[in-house]
Amino acid sequence: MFTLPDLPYKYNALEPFIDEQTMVLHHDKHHQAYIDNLNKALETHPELQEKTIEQLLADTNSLPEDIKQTVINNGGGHMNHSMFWEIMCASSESGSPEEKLLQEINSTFGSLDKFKEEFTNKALALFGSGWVFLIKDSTGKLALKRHSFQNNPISDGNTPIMGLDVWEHAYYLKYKNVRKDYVAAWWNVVNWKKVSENFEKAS
Ligand code: MN3
Repeated sequence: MFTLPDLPYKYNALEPFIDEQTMVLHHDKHHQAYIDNLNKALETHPELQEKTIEQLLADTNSLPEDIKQTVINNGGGHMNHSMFWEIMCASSESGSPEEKLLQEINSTFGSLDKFKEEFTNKALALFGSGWVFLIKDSTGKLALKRHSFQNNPISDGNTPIMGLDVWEHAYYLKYKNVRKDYVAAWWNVVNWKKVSENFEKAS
């Protein structure tokens, strides 16, 4: 059985950039629903219940047909949101990328500012609901990937380093339809220490 991880900070910790009410709904309702639906799907396949979320999503072709899409959607929702909470923090603790990650960002994207600009443009150009990820591919290269719905990079053989939720439920209460303002605000609460750790772990 998968369970909802606690937020690593208070619901109001990301104010004023991400508001408390959005965090409560997003974590307690949306994330919980992905977990409930995932657990329900796995009830009919007890042999899969011992697997980690990474194992389930890394090889989606091996999932039983009757629950395959449910696991991709809701297991993806669980994995994506678990990472999302972790790679954010209070703006006062946001920090900056650690040396190795910064070097890799510079050599891949030109500079940290260029990286942020490219990431932001991908988030703004994503049609409908989905995520933008910084990933490390199987050859060790950094890249930006857009994924619709809750599809996770791990299913394509890539390792997610950081991801931004651009579903409307992530920002509509505070930012209404203005995704641009949400994305601009979000950069203030990126937990660069955690992102750097994810990069190191993927190395
Ligand atoms: Mn979400």
